[in-house]
Amino acid sequence: MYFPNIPVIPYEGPNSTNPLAFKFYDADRIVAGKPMKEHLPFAMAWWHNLCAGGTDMFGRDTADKSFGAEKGTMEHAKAKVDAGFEFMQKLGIEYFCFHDVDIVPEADDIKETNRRLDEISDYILEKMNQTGIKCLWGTANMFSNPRFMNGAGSTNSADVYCFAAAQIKKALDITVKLGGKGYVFWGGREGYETLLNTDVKFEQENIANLMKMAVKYGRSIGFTGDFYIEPKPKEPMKHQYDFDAATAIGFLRQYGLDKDFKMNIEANHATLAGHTFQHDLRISAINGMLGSIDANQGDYLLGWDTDEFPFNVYETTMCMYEVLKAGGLTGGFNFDAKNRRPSYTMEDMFHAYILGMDAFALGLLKAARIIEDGRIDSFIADRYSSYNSGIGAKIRAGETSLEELAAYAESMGAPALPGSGRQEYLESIINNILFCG
Ligand code: XUL
Ligand code: CO
Repeated sequence: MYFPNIPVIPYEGPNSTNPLAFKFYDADRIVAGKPMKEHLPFAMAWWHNLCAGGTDMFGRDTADKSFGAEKGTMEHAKAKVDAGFEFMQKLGIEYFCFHDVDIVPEADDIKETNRRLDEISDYILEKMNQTGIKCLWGTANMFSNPRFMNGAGSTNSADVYCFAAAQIKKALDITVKLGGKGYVFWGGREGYETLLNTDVKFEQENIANLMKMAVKYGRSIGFTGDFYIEPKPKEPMKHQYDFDAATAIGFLRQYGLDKDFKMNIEANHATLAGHTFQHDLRISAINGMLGSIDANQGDYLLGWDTDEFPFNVYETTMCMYEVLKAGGLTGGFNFDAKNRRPSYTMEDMFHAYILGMDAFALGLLKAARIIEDGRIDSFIADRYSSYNSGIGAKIRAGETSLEELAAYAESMGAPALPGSGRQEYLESIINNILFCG
C-alpha cells in the first residue's frame, strides 16, 4: 500500500466536514436521467499525479514521487502503476490517461524504450483486469526531449519527424492494447518562435501528413476510437498552430481529418487563448467535435498554464451546461492538473482530486437545474423569435435574396431596436440557481 493512511473516499454529502470525503460527487446518484459517474467519466493524468513533483524553473521537486523505488528504473515504473491503481480505486476513478514516457523511463535507443513499453503495458493490463479501471486516452510525448525543440510534425529535421512517427506508432499500439477510447495530439512544440526561420505552410502540411499516417495506421490495428487535437495558443512556443478550437477545426477540415478527429478541450488552454472554457466547448460542440475534456483551471492573474485543480463552480457549471446540451462526451474528464508546489504530501493528491471531482459534480447538479429551470433556454428562443415567421423564416430557410431583403428593408423604414439582451437579469438567474438550494 502506498497510501496506507487514506481510506476509500466515501460520499458524505454537502454538510460533511471530513476532508477525505466527497461532498457532492455521489457516483450512483441519478442526475438528468443517468448516474453521475456516467456523466463524469473522470480520469487520472499519469504525468501530473504519478510523475511530477513540483519542479519549476526556480526550484526542484517538493513532492516525493519515488514510491519507494529508484527513479528511472522499471521498478519505479511498476511502483507508479501500483500507486496509481491504489489511488484510482480509493477515489472511484475509472479511467487514466498517459504519455509514453510517463509510464516508462525513456532509453537512449527507441527499441529498448519500446521493449519497456511492452513490459509495463502487460503489467498495467493485469491491473486493469483486476480492478475494472480503463484507459481513456494515450499519447506520445513529443515535446520534452531536446530533439523536439522545433516540434515533431513541424520539425525542420526529417530524421526527427521519423522519430516522432515511431513514437506515435508505438503509443498507438499501447493505447489499442489497453483499450483506450481515444488518442491525443497535443501539439507540444508544433508552432514557431519567429517567421525569420519558419515556413508555416510547409510545417502545417507535414503535421497534417503525420496525422493522416497515424489515422491510417491506427485504423489498421483496430483503433476505433477518436483521435483528438488538444488546442493551446502558446507555451511552450510563442505561436502554436492549434491556437483554439476554431483554429484546430479549420485545420482538420482543410486536410480532410475531421471525420477521425474531435477536440480535447482543456480549460486553462481556452483561457490562455483569450476565451472562456465554455466558448471552446461550444465551438467544438456546434461542429460535432466535442470529444473529451482536460479538466483544470488557470489563474486569471497569471498568464501561463498553471494547470490548477478546478474549484470554480461557476466555470464547472457552465462546462457541464455545454456537456449536457451536447448530449455528453465520447471521452471523459481528465484531470490535467497538478497540486500547487507547497501542497507536496500524498494526502494533498487526494484533496486535489476530491476538490476537482466535487467541483464537477456540483457543476453537473447546477447545470441540470439551469436546464430544468428553463428560463435561460426560453429567453434565448424568444430572443431569436423574429426568425420564426415572415421574412425571418425565409432567411432561415435560405429562400430569399439580397434584393428581396433590401426591398423589405426599404418598405419597412428603420427597424426597431433588437430587444434588450438582459445580461444582468440572466446572470442573476445563474446566481440564484447556484446559491439557493
Ligand atoms: C500541456 C498539456 C498536455 C496534454 C497531453 O499543456 O495539456 O499535458 O494534455 O500532452
Ligand atoms: Co492537457
